[in-house]
Amino acid sequence: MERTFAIIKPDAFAAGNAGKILARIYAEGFTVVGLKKLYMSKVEAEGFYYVHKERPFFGELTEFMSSAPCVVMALEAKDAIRKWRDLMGATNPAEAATGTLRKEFGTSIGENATHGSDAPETAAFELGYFFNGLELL
Ligand code: 3AN
Repeated sequence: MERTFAIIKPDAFAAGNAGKILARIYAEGFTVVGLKKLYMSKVEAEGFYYVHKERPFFGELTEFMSSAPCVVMALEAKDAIRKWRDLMGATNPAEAATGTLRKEFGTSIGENATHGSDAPETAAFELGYFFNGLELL
C-alpha cells in the first residue's frame, strides 16, 4: 500500500464539486486516510509550492491556491501516487483524457480542480506539510 497527497483545489471546492470528486475517489478504491478543509495563506501556499518558486506562474499559482478554501486529503491505495495522477489527468484540462477529473472539473491549466503528489519523496513532504501523525491514523 502507498499513500499520496491530494487537493480539491479552490476552483472545484467553490463550484460545489468536492462531493462528486470524493465519490470518484471512493469508486476507484482509494481509502481516505485524512481529509480536511483549509484556507491556505499566501505564505503557506508558497511553502507548499516551493519547488516551483522559479517558474513564471509561481505568483499566479500561489495567489490562486490562497484565494479561497480547498480540501486536502491523504489517499491510500496500491500504487496510489500513479493511480491518483491517472484519475486526475493531464495538468491542462484541455489535454486531459475523457473521464479524468481535470477534464470534467478543470477550467484552465491553473484552475485544474485537483493536485496530486508526483513521487514518493514529494508525497512524504506534502503529507507532512498539511497533516500531523495523529490525523493519519
Ligand atoms: P501537476 O500538478 O500536474 O504535477 P505541474 O507540476 O506542472 O503539474 O504544475 C504545478 C502546478 O502549477 C499545477 N497545480 C498547475 O495547476 C500549475 N501550473 C502549471 N503550469 C501553469 C501555468 N502555465 N499557469 C498557471 N499555473 C500553472
